[in-house]
Amino acid sequence: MILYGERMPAPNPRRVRIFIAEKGIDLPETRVDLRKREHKSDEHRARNSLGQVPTLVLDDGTAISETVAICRYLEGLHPQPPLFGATALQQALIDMWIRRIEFQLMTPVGMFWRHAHPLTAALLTQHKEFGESNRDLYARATAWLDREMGDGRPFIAGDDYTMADICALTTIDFAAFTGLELPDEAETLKGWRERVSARPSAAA
Ligand SMILES: N[C@@H](CCC(=O)N[C@@H](CS)C(=O)NCC(=O)O)C(=O)O
Repeated sequence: MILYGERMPAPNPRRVRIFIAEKGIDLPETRVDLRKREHKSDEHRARNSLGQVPTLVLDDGTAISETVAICRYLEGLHPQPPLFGATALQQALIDMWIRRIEFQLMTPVGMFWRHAHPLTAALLTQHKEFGESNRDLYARATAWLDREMGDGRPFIAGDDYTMADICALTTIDFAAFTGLELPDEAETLKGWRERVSARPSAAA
């Protein structure tokens, strides 16, 4: 199988790299250079019609896109350690948190990146005012997550490190790259970020 991805700061391929590192899976990444627009080439669109990374192509040619779908497939092949939960309850809570991180945090970060950041200005029509409005949405989302983590749980979805932590870390790190820092008051969330950033997988 071949994993198509891109280097930092692209957050979605990094989610897969961290997942693979946590699992100890040997699956090197084949680079699709976003700055050279290789993701919009016919060759890559044949793998992923949305022209995005990551995409995992299996030996029979089946192409799996969407980061969480790729990681779920790899979890099926390599169940240990479970990063999507072992029990029905854990699986539900992890899914809940993955969706919340993607919708509440990643959406404003993505909209800020697309509509307000100078590095994307040449690539699409920006709606600057809308883009800037996402600063406040991200600040409110991180304040909410900080309050949620205030119950003392060590990881996003509970007692164990899971895919939800991978989603949150890559989103928060990418947000910082775009200029959206965690608010000073988000002490609990900052403590969590330091802990998960200290794991060897975070270097992926
Ligand atoms: N929902 C997709 C998002 C993938 C995505 O947006 N990837 C970025 C790189 S981090 C990309 O390919 N951007 C180029 C584009 O959207 O045209 C996933 O979860 O994998």
